[in-house]
Amino acid sequence: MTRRTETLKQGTIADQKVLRGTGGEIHQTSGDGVERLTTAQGVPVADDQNSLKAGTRGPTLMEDQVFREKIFHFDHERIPERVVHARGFGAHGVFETYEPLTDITSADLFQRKGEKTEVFVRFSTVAGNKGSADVARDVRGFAVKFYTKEGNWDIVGNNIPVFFIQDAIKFPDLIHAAKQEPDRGFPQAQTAHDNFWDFISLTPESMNMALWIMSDRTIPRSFRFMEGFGVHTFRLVNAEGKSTFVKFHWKPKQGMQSVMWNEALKLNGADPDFHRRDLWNAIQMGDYPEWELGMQLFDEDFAEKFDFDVLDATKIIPEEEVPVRIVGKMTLNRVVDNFFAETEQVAFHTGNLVPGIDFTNDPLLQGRNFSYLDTQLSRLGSTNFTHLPVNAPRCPFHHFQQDGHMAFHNPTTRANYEPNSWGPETGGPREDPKGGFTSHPEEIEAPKGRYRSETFADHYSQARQFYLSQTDTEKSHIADAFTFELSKVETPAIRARMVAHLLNVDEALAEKVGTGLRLKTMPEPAESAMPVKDGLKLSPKLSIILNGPEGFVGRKLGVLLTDGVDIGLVKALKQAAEKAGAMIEFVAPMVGGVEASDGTWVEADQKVNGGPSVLYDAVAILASEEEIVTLMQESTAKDFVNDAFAHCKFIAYNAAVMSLFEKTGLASDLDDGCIKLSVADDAEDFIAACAKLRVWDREPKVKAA
Ligand code: HDE
Repeated sequence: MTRRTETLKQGTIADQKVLRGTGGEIHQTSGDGVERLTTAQGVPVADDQNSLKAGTRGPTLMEDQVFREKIFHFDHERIPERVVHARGFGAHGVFETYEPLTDITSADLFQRKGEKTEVFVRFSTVAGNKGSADVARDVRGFAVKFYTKEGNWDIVGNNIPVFFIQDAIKFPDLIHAAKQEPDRGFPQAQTAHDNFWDFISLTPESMNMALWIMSDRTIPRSFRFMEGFGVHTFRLVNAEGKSTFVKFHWKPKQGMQSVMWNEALKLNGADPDFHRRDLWNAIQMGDYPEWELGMQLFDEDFAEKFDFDVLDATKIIPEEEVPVRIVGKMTLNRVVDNFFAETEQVAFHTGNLVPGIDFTNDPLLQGRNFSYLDTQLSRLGSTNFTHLPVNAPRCPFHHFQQDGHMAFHNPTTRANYEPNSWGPETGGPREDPKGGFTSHPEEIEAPKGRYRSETFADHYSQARQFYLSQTDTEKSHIADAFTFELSKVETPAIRARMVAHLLNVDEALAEKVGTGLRLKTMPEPAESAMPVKDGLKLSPKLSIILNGPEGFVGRKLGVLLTDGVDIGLVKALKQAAEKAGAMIEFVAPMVGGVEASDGTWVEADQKVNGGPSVLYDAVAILASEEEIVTLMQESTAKDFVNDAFAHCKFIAYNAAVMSLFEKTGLASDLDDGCIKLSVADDAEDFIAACAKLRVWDREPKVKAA
């Protein structure tokens, strides 16, 4: 048992009641190895249940310093949440370099094959407040801090490789428009409202991103199953000073996967913590998620010839044009010890670079370099946030910064400035002109002005390329998402303005959304600064479905059971799922479990009304002839089946379950994705089929066109 749990146990009211008022017993407990409760000043506390009063029913006394200190601290527990990316979840891990990259960068972490660098990762949603639901339709933050031997390097990325705007000066407008409307304070954690689409429809540069956010990328099934991107073009610089442009990619070894929109809506009710619970559980079970770090490397020549400006963060470089070179692997292998200390207090910053890595002039990146440091001051309250363990470098650090709120590292030598003439003993650190960070000496001579480069002017061609590169299923999800979001927009002119932009992306898409909204007349296409390029090559790497997992590994099977269930089938399913590297959970009418055919007790993980099928990647319903009526009476059991079918999941069942299917109306609709288990051997076939994750052919049959 850890020290922390001991303390918690000691802290229970029951224990305290036993202890109350008997000083001798406190010493006894302390002698048992349990720590004494103290104030923050270290003074032992005798009674933590009752404040100091004048008489048994009298007023509380102001002098009660124990009470005063406790409430004082409690009153100030909250710090401002992040203005964006407020809801996040962090984990620790390690990054391993596959091969030395000395020819392209002098960054220490890329110098040696097999080099291991500790990392901290924080995933987040953007728009929602800290207490919002995990599966909101939103971009996911994917921020990684590398604790390298030459200082901290942060890739503060997202799960989408492009962004809404080209210049940082528009960021406050974008975020104001996306978050709750200021007069009413809602809607929370969603972009389906007038202000957001008003802004987007007036900002043509956001069209590529608009397509990405209406794709299933914004409703990932798990943090573990999404890609990450550094978004901007950065520079790598080698020991000779040669610079190479780079775009960073994180590729999930688990394959990509998203949920369906109707599923997301239900998930947010069933488990608002769906993503964080998933990551926490996977790491705690030893199923460590892994991402490979990839780099798209290119030089000035490529940048000159490329159709788009590599400094424009609303554009990608398709992987088919510049392949992603895999250079290392990140494994998340440790959950946080304390959410506040680590996940809340971690401070990322695009300016956290190490020698060998540098910025480019991307105007969005340049703005971010100012913003992150600035925001930490109001959020963490002191310039000394780098003293917090999660932010502190893990390599030696020496500087002359001092004092300020909450300074933990204070100079102990005489010199707190340089140059100084004190010797090495007391003179403190010195610069390292050779090994220290130097900026790439890019030549710049230009007139000062508020410019937008003409090379940033094509707002539709890559949006079209993205859309056309999707599978038919994904295309229909994009059209549905636009239709859903714009249906929540109350102002018809905004809906029409958005459809006018879609006409420049793809006519069929615009028609579909226009019809879905029941526009009486289609608008004219939006004015475009440039003709839309039609000839961009398709990029299959942009599809989620085409880049899914190779098996059912890391996924979750939910099995709804009744008393009297055939134990052979239950065991076979468990064995097959575990063999495939998947997790399995049992759902039953009561959480205590069920008694199987042979008297074996099968413990349940969920009671049926708390374990809906949206929590699982595939489901099985195994029941006895006698007990199937229990499920037929229970509306949440019927929802379990209906939702699994509507969400195109693979469904296994045994013969007795047909009467439940008849009751729910599914009996005549069963398809290849509904697999009957008659004998134990069928379980392996079912799990093998689940590797496809969803029965997409079913989708047109479960929704109106
Ligand atoms: Fe951020 N962003 N951002 N952002 N961002 C913040 O920093 C900002 C942008 C991203 O888990 C803030 O510490 C500006 C792009 C992530 O702690 C703030 C601009 C990308 C996180 C800020 C952008 C990101 C943030 C809020 C436009 C993807 C969460 C709290 C120029 C490449 C990090 C904080 C975490 C957080 C500013 C655009 C990613 C205010 C001004 C593009 C993952 O500083």
